[in-house]
Amino acid sequence: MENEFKTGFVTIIARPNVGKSTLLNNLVGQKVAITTNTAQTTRKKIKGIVTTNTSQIIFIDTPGIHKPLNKLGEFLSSQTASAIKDTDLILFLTDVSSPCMAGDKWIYENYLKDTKKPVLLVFNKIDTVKKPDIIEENVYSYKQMFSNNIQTVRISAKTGKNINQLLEHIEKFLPAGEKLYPDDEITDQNMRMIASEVIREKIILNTRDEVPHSVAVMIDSYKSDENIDRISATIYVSTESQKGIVIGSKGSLLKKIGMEARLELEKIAETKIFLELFVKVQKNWQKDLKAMKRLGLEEIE
Ligand SMILES: Nc1nc2c(ncn2[C@@H]2O[C@H](COP(=O)(O)OP(=O)(O)OP(=O)(O)O)[C@@H](O)[C@H]2O)c(=O)[nH]1
Ligand SMILES: [Mg+2]
Repeated sequence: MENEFKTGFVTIIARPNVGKSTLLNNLVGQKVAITTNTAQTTRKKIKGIVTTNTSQIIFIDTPGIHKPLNKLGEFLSSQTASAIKDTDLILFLTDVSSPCMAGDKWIYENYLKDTKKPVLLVFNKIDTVKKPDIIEENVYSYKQMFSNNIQTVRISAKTGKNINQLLEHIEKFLPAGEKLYPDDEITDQNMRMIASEVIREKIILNTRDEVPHSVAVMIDSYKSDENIDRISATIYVSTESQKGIVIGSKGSLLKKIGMEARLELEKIAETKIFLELFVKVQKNWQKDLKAMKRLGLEEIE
């Protein structure tokens, strides 16, 4: 007898920087979520849709979880909580290069311990650990948290190792059902959203300390002509000095950020891009709900 087609939602949760967005991009085979080495890169839930002959899986990438410290932190947590609510499976992603940490325990206590949803424990970054003993020790420390009562998969989101195995494993948890999206639809992000995120990624990659966490990007206009997309965007920072940093000496850093974003967006949009960037100060926006709303950081359900 033929197996039934499976359809379901899988929410990826983890500490910051474990590789959730890298995994999402690898699963859908294209960049839909930005990734950097700075914690708390992802701010809003992002869907990645994987359709195979046997299933359609809708993955939800979430902001890295940690204790909220300000309004922005509370918003990030709310994104995770709402993503878990309607999911068929929680994919708890961990970094196999270190043992179970306080941050993982916090996630367990707050999101996993009492959930009725099935949880799959996935160990990422296996490409970074060469010693099998270390892997086994670290795996053990996580499994203990679940009293050994948990299914596990080991992957590398970066190299793609065991990604197919992961998909097969996930299918077992999903209900039978019809497709919800056309085969070629891979995300809920449109070019406008992707443009704003790619610009933010290039800022994060080119700055440090407080700056990556103090930046929000708004697309003021996005016009597609026959041979070119014309994008105008404003970068919001929370202090005057950050504005100076992002612009750089004689505008050099802003120019670099703009060029890097444009080159990447041209690949994604498969067209020429004209990109115009402005920088403005919105004082302490991360503590101000109204300002966050204006910057697109609000829950719309
Ligand atoms: N070597 C290696 N690096 C990885 C792997 N997965 C992710 N990374 C790197 O880890 C860093 C964080 O990746 P992200 O995908 O941005 O992590 P995230 O969990 O989405 O982070 P937040 O959105 O900040 O919570 C990036 O520098 C990735 O290139 C992996 O399997 N192997
Ligand atoms: Mg992310």
